[in-house]
Amino acid sequence: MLDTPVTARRASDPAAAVLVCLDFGDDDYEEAVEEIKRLAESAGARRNRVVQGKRQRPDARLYAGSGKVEEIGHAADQLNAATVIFNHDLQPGQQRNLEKELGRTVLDRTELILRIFAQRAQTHEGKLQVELAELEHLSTRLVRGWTHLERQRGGLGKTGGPGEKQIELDRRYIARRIGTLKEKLNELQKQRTVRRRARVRRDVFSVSLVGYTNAGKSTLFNALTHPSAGAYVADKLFATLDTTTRKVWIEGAGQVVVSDTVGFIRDLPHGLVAAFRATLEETVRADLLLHVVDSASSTRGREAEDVNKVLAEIHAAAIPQLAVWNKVDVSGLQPAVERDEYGRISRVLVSARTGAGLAGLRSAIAEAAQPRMQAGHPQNPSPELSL
Ligand SMILES: Nc1nc2c(ncn2[C@@H]2O[C@H](COP(=O)(O)OP(=O)(O)OP(=O)(O)O)[C@@H](O)[C@H]2O)c(=O)[nH]1
Ligand SMILES: [Mg+2]
Repeated sequence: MLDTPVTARRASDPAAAVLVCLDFGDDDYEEAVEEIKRLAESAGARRNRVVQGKRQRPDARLYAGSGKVEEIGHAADQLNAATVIFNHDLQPGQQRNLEKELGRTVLDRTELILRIFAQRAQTHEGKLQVELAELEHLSTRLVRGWTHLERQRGGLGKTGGPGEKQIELDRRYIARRIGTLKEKLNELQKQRTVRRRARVRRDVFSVSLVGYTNAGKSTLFNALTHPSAGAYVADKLFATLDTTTRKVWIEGAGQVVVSDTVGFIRDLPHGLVAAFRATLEETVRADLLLHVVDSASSTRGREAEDVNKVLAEIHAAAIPQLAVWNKVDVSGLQPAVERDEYGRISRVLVSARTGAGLAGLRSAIAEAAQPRMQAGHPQNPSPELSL
């Protein structure tokens, strides 16, 4: 559910939102429109309408032109929408002007994604990471007129006193809280590093599932590990936030540790990548990445590029990758293990839902684990983990 401030001008529907997606001549504009719809629905905006338009460049004051803003206002009235969501990054001033003009909460793309993450965070660490990202985003918005934002969105500290003094107090509160959060996260990361070292000592082959949000990572994780592995699967963006790890026995590879991770998306807010960096770096520091691609998505190429971009940002570009094209039951492709001209596996096609191609995927994992096995680390089978 999108939290709506009580100060919204009239009683409006918190599950309704107007989505604004402007075309600046990008060739993937149509996909961007689809994606903002999915993001908004994932955040709980079940009733929504997209307002589109073409522009050369953003308007300095309102991002969209004044005629377009009027159109957005009409659409919001008709829907009785509590929120207007821009599929763009807004300057603090533009956001403020829009909120004044529209009398509604205006979110930009970063804030929308932050809200989804806030709704999904389950573990202590996940919650700390989301709070850190939110505060870092908020601290960029602390400018004159903060009192307006404060009124609209609910303040953080009950410090009282409007104007500059308030800004200064909030600034200090936020800076202090950011410091505390970073410390806590550091501590948690140290504990994880200790656990990881123990794992490395035991020479367990580790595999991490990475990929664009909704590609089917969690479904594949459950199918590969155990039907009751319990990773949350949903037709929502960012269904998974927290990493789930499970040990399995794979014929020919021995004991393997498999991790399911958060999905990536284009233009993932920078603060979020920063906040999740430690966890992401940790989980992708695997021996092998299964890069899960939705083979039925019309934008799968672009999505894979975006995933590789984030992987490069978190220093994971050099980790061996196995491309796993999932959802062949919808895309109509045949389950297979494909090889390049040197005989190396280039791509595995599977359906996590029907199980087609999973035997091939297991043998591909075993093949990737071979160099390590030959280095003299044979593993003992453990029957209860047998697949
Ligand atoms: N038809 C079909 N649907 C699939 C397959 N694999 C996953 N799905 C569906 O795709 C949707 C997303 O699946 P998830 O496993 O949650 O995807 P994810 O990559 O973990 O998504 P995030 O956690 O949001 O990053 C769900 O509705 C799944 O049921 C498949 O092989 N075939
Ligand atoms: Mg998932």
